[in-house]
Amino acid sequence: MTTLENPPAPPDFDSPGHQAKLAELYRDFDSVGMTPLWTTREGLMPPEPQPRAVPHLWRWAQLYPLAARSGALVPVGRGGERRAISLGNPGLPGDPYTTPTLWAAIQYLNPREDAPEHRHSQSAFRFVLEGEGVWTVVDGDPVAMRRGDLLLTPGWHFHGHQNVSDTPMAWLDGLDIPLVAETDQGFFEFGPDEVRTRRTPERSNSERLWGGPGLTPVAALGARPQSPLMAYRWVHTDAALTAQLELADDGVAGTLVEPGHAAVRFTNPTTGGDALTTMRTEMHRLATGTRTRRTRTTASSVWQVFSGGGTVTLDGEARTLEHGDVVAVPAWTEFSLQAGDALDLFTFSDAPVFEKLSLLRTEVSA
Ligand code: 1HN
Repeated sequence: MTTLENPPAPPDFDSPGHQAKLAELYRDFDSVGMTPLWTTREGLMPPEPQPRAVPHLWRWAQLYPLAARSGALVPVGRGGERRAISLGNPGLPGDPYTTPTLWAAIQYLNPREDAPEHRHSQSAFRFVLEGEGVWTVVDGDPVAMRRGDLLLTPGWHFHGHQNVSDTPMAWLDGLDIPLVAETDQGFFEFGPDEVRTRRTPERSNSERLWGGPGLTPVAALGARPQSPLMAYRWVHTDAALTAQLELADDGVAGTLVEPGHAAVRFTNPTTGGDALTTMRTEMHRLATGTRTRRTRTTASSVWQVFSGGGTVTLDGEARTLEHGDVVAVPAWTEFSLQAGDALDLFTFSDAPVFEKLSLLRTEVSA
């Protein structure tokens, strides 16, 4: 009889009989879909994030000509919906994902070409590196797209694009497609085949209603999760960044992220929070020669050089940056920037998601 004074002899773990029974147990686990934690814990719970996505840089000088070739060869229409070509992370083979949560793409519209209306739960934005002539029609409101502008299409808003000009136009699309796909949150609906208005106003209705600094329409008070302002214009972004650097030069404290580094976040005027619920969007300006601190964060991000040039260093590896280049920064990758001449960059990340879940961690070193 087993008693406290008389415990059973421990099994002989190394005996052939024991090993055979163990192998049988693992086979039987497997046949009903059971996985023991003791063989998987290290991969499931590493001491710190170990992204499969890798740091990666795409050259605009390669992206743009390839997008233009698809403009000559591939029509835009119902079904495919968009001539958008995503930038897939080499660490995530088989998926057109830039990071595990973010989708970045180059979209290209020929002169006089339309992309039909649809809506989806995925949120989207367009950032315009160069060019103009396209209006994106968001729930019937035509929004001009021009150099340096950020245009929003929050989730479940109908949107179509039309190029009313005689020149092609290409831009950067950002969407939360991987996040929505991998968590089974996606819905999609076609809209009218023809974009519902041909109007090309200078300012969209959303800008007329929400585009006054600090002015909220009393008829529309109250927090909304997504920004009701669909366009953030370069003239305002540029002026804000210029003012931050000038004020710092004048000795005003608290205007810069760090010496020589100005930045603005595109925010929802009804909350002061991020303009979109799933993606943070910002514009950064580094004064000539500025080197940023090295940071790493559990948010993954994508950066596009808007103007100027310099260097990005990702986990110790430096790469030069030129006009239009796109950089993927996976979670927990050590990241810093150095401006050659002045450097302006647009960036988006999944930070709002992980901030809301109290998972976001950021470390800043020297
Ligand atoms: C979409 O609606 C756009 O509206 C771009 O420009 C890319 C990729 C997948 C699904 C929908 C756009 C997209 C997309």
